[in-house]
Amino acid sequence: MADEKKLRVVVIGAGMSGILAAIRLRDEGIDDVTVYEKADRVGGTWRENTYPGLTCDVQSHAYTYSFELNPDWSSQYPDGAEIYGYFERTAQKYGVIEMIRFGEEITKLAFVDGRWEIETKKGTKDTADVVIAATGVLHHPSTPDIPGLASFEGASFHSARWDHSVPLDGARVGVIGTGSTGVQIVAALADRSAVVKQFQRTAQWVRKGVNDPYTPEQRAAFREDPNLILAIRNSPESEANVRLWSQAISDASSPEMHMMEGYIAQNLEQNVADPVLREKLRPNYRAGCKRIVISPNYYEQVQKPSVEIVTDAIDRVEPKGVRTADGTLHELDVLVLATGFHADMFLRPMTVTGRNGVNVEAVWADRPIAYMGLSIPDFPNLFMLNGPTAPVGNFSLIDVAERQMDYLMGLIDMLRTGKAREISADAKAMADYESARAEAASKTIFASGCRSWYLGADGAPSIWPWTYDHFIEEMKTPKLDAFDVVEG
Ligand code: N01
Repeated sequence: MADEKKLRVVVIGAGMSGILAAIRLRDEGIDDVTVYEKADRVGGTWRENTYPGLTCDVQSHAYTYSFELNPDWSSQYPDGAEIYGYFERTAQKYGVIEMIRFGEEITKLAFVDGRWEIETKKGTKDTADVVIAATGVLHHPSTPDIPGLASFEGASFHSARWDHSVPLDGARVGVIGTGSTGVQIVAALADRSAVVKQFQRTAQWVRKGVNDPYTPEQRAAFREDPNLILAIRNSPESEANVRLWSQAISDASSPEMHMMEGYIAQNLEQNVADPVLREKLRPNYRAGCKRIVISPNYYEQVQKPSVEIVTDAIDRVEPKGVRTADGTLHELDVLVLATGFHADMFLRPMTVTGRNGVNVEAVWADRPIAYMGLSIPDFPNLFMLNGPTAPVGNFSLIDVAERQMDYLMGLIDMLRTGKAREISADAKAMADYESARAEAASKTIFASGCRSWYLGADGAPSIWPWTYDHFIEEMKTPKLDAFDVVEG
């Protein structure tokens, strides 16, 4: 169209949502797009995490772009390398690789005279009409502040910085942490390492996920007829599960939540035979409060002779191993820190300055906020995928990002067609959203009394508190009165 403005868009990050953004923008005819990626490969979390046992806790056919179904998934929960391969192949197939500037970490964004000025660590300067931050949710490792950690003589690393030169077979391995990561690592090492000691500060609710491989015949059938894949993605059973789960977590007192808790608890009762071990593994908070861990075999694996669940608190790390509060020295060759991530980063550590020089750190002093998880008042034409308060609780982040991208295309189209020059969340809409969100969050299962990465520094849940249906409804089309629109 002749009177369309030719927009230049910068996408930050070439992980799952950055690849998606680049593909969607180009599909919509926006071809002046650059993706800045600080690493030398695509893949985000799937590039950074390579630990043994890595898989996704969302089933493969649901953790797949809607426009790039994958008949070749080897199983319901394939390993991380296979998932990484899917993203790399998709980025290549859709020409995203050519749009990426690798090895370029953006350090500064400033909104000046209606455009975003961009600077990278290497000193590259660029400008854009629109910036889409696809910087990931769990990307910055959190390393525990345990006395003596640096004195350990063996190998020690965070789970997202795995050192593959370190031998594990026959080794004595300590794993600090019992989140999804620690559980996957311990389950994988139980058959390989001589000793696996898992240091458990808090027990986890673990749901059994059946990981059936797809047979060659099934994969051939998927290739032949993609409707078979759609039938898995959109089966009434899977939709009912998402609906039930999201209704349950949004209301901690609901019958749905009590039903889900009963169902999840069965795994522990039915699959851990030793009553002493069962009590060690029994959480003292409600299921769903932390993100549920999904594993096909964790309980089976921790009952193997190589594995010990250590529940005494860690006192310190010494050159030879971990000393617990009861005085025991747990001698180790390898110490893995499966201690999670800083979940409040989003645009951080970039310096981001919006309209009138307002710094995002001033806006985010209490907690990161964004209207619908994607726009901040006075930061025009800067949008986030899977940003603060997006629904990240046990749902497919691909589905979340695709719906957000649909929504954003509605806003970006206004910029392209000249209906608007600057769009950002309206300050009142932001405040109303945040107060309704906080009120709803106080009723969720996340607020029922536990420590988790869903909570902000003030201890209140900082994620989407409503149902997934509500999110789907909101993402259908932007409500323009919630935006501060500067006309073109
Ligand atoms: O991290 P976590 P994660 N001393 O924050 C413990 C996603 N994920 O990497 O519970 C002792 O859940 C901490 O103890 P506590 C998934 O969304 C996805 O495991 O706070 N322990 C906890 O046990 C998941 O929810 C997949 O008491 C310390 C653990 O470390 C999210 O990533 C695969 C400690 C941290 O658990 C994060 O999972 C894996 C200390 N000082 C993960 N500090 C996929 O599907 C922390 N801990 C791709």
